[in-house]
Amino acid sequence: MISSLCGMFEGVVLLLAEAGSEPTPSNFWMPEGASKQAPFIDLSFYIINWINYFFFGLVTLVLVWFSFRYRQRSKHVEFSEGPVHNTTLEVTWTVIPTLILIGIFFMGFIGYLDLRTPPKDAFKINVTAQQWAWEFEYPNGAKSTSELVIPAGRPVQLVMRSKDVLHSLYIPDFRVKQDVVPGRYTYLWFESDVVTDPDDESDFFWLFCTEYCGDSHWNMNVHVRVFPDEDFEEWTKEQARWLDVIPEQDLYFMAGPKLYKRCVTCHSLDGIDGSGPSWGPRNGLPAIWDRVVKGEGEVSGGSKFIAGKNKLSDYIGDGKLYETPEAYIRESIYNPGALLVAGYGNQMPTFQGQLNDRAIDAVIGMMKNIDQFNADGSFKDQAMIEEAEARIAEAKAAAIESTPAEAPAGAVSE
Ligand code: HEC
Ligand SMILES: [Cu+2]
Repeated sequence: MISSLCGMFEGVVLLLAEAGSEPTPSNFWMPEGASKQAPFIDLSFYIINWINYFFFGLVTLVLVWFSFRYRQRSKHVEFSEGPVHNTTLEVTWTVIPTLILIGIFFMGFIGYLDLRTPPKDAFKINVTAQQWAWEFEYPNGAKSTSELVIPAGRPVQLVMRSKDVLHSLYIPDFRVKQDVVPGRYTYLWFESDVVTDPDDESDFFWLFCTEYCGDSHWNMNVHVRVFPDEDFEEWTKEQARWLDVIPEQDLYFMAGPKLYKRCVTCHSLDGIDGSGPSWGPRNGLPAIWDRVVKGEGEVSGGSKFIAGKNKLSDYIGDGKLYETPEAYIRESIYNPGALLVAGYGNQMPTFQGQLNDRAIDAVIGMMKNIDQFNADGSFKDQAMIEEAEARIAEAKAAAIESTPAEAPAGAVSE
């Protein structure tokens, strides 16, 4: 009896899931439902919601009606024995809610199994969360930190890990959310047919981190874009090579601002210190490059700190720990704990394995020319950008032709 009842519910639920697999427009309750999973999740929500409305209305009506019907009519109150037992009524109010709950259980259970079981042929994207950014890595070695681009009409599986603390990846329009736990892999999968225009950067879905227990999780917001197969393939190829196709002289202003997006949550350009020291003129010191060249900055700890030597100039120069300012900055990025800027702890994540030599060159170039950048990290000279874009377009066309299927060594994310 129980098992055939369960089977019946399962059938109905699966039927409902099948019926509602079209994307849904946004409404008062929900944002756009842009994944295959969305309609069924919404349906579960609406069903539970409407059951709530119904019983809320029913209870309220009965309450009002009884208050009126059994109101005190005179000062003389007479109590008499009321009914104490009604089998039909009691069976009814037990059986109906039980059936409803079994139904809700199956909707939840089937929905849960579906969300937790990625199809075997899903397209896999590795996700790394760290304070305070996401990194998406594709099978061909392409990496992206500024957006998650997925192929349309194919199941996509995110294989997620964290480098530091708990994070939680959430794409409201896809109705999926999963914690990202340090020391553990977690999965998330979804499939979307709702193509966003590859040529229109304002056409996207939001991806949030919803682990609001630390400084800047709120700021881990990136765009999700859904590309048709061909555009997707082209994008991943381009992404795998984006740094290589930028000519040397354009590197600092074409790659610098993109790479700086990973630093912006801690390092400002306007001189106001945040989680990390500003790269602009701060505390009476010049901007970062001059500060390092002149050795004016103060350090107060780190694995390579020498007691009594508090000035950067004690560490940088001929015969010292770092021969050149570049060497100091490079180590600051790869091994941030080596020397700590005075007033700061060892809180910067390492970018070893994420930024290759060209990327480091771009970042250092940006530091050297910091007055050519706006406070938000964008480059001031639009004309120079346009000229560089033309050069890059040429290099790209050549590179895409020759991109291998597997990862080029040391590919760097945007
Ligand atoms: C989570 C916050 C955080 C992020 C993200 C971060 N940093 Fe840092 N950074 C720090 C802190 C804190 C310090 C000071 C302590 C130290 O020296 O390690 C620092 C110091 C530095 C220094 C030495 C600065 C000086 O004045 O001597 C450099 C260079 C640097 N960071 C570069 C970068 C670059 C490049 C990125 C992005 C690719 C980046 N940081 C991302 C927190 C961060
Ligand atoms: Cu987070």
